[in-house]
Amino acid sequence: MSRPEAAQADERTEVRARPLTGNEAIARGAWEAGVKVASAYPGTPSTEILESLAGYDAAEINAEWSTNEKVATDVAIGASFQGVRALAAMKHVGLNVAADSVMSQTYIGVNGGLVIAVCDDPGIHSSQNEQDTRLFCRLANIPVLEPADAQEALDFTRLAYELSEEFDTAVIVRATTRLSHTRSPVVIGTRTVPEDKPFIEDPNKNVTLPAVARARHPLVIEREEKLRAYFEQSPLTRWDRGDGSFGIITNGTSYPYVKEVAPGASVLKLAASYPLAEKTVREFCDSVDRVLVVEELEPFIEAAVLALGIKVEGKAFFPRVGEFSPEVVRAGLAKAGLAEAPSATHEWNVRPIMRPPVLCAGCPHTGGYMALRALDARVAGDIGCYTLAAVEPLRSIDTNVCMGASIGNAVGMAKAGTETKPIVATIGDSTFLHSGIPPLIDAVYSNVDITVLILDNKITAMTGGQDHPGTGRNLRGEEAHQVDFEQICQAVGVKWLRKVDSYDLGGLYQTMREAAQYKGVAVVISDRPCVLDPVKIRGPALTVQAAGCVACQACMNLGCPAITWSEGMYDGHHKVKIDEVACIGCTLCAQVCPSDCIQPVEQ
Ligand SMILES: Cc1ncc(C[n+]2csc(CCOP(=O)(O)OP(=O)(O)O)c2C)c(N)n1
Repeated sequence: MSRPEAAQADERTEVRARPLTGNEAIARGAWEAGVKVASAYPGTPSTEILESLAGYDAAEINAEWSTNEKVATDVAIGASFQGVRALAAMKHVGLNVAADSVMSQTYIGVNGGLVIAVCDDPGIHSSQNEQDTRLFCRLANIPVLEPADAQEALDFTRLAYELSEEFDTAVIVRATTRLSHTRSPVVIGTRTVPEDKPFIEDPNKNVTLPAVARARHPLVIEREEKLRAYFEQSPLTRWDRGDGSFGIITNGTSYPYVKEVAPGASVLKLAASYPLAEKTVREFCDSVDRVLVVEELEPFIEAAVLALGIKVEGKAFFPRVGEFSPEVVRAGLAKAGLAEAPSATHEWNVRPIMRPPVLCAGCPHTGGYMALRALDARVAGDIGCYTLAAVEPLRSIDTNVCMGASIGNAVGMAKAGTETKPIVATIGDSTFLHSGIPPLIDAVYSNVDITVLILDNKITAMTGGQDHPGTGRNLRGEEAHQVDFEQICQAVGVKWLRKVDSYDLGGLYQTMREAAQYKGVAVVISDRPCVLDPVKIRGPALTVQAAGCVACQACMNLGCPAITWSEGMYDGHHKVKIDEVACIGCTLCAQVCPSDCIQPVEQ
């Protein structure tokens, strides 16, 4: 939501519906609940929650990127300690990073209401796994609210603050990609800010010493039972009475699919998979002849209901992987003999042609990976746009685990002592600040022979171009302190350090070669802004002089989407052609062209 829109919303007197995405609705719900501090690290599909909050008045809400999800959570916990309502937002794997804080905070409880918005990614549209956050909620004994649409995203988030303060717990609001990014009409409300509470001066609550934690663990279990009782009564738990022959227990975005495919069925829609409203579930199951659970990812509700000794079916018919859709639900119900099998001509049988993702034309990461290819290095990759260098034609990354893993992985590769190739870790600027610094300290401390290539494109490109402490700007686009990567490296003890222009292929190769020969930790920083950054560097576009092109394809190895074959023939051959609109003039292709036939377009 833009700033003027947010302002307009404050002035409204009558109830109005407006189209919001799930993420905008979560942000709106937090704002309406009077949240004063919000922090996050970007990650698809959660990123827009904080971006949306930046559209509200800075005097009302302090919304800021944190360096990673643990820091974001700690910031929110700190605000809660101080008695104000706080929000932390992240994608599902971000919760792994925040886990240490969350697992201890759950024993402490809250002062100001604390909500953690976590967006799961069933189907792995843009993630490294599709873990189910509900399992984490169970592990942490934190209630999870699972909205099915944008209206519920707003309402549940708002309510989550009431629950948080009433039951002395953080609350997780769990969205999924489909909800986070789908727009639907939402009736919005106004902002109500509860009175700030004084800090609770109680070490027996706030300080997780063993004796304190021991005393508080039983309270966490009691809290679970109180919350369960709440969900038994809650109007959020929705029972659509229908045909008694079978019933469906479902949650979140599976609910609209179930309603579309089986409109007459009895449906129990749980607002919270955890804690499970056991009595209600029992009553529902007694009211129908057969019960199916329709839930994306893990058989979480199914296992909990089976543990009650109630016969239910679920994953025998519905996949445990991937994103659901009405078609998936229809296919599952058909398998269970409860719906017509989808016809062969049904839409879901239409498969789009696969189009592999590629780095942008002029992407500053390309040169570094060309150099690594030439070096024939063993490369531990990391997460960012540059992970695309794992596929042809750049194909120069050998491993990729999760954010910040590259440097630690390279340390382990070196320690294994079996590698004959130079060992290199590649990591983006945002990822380096997120979780790359401790492993760099580890590398220097362990004195291993590795090279770390920091790909500084001065933005968090992968998730849409968010600022971070290396960009010198904050979430609202204002100036902020800019960390210096060279100083950080020097401070942790790196002795061999070079900065190279990402568009200087020869320089990159030479530098990487020297770095690989260095005994100890060498750091190379490749330096150019992302081409999609507003301050992108754009030179004149390049063009191929067809007469000189020998069609050797050296330029094509860059994988640049601006480079194609000519439609027409020259001297009986197709020649290379550069799309002058897509080209940003990085000159990498001109640098690799052996016949010198790629030249800037005459202005
Ligand atoms: C724990 C975790 N948080 C967030 C993400 C989402 N994410 C993937 S890569 C990335 C950062 C990319 O920025 P950078 O390292 O600078 O590389 P760039 O995309 O700019 O090349 C983010 C935020 C994630 N995959 N895992």
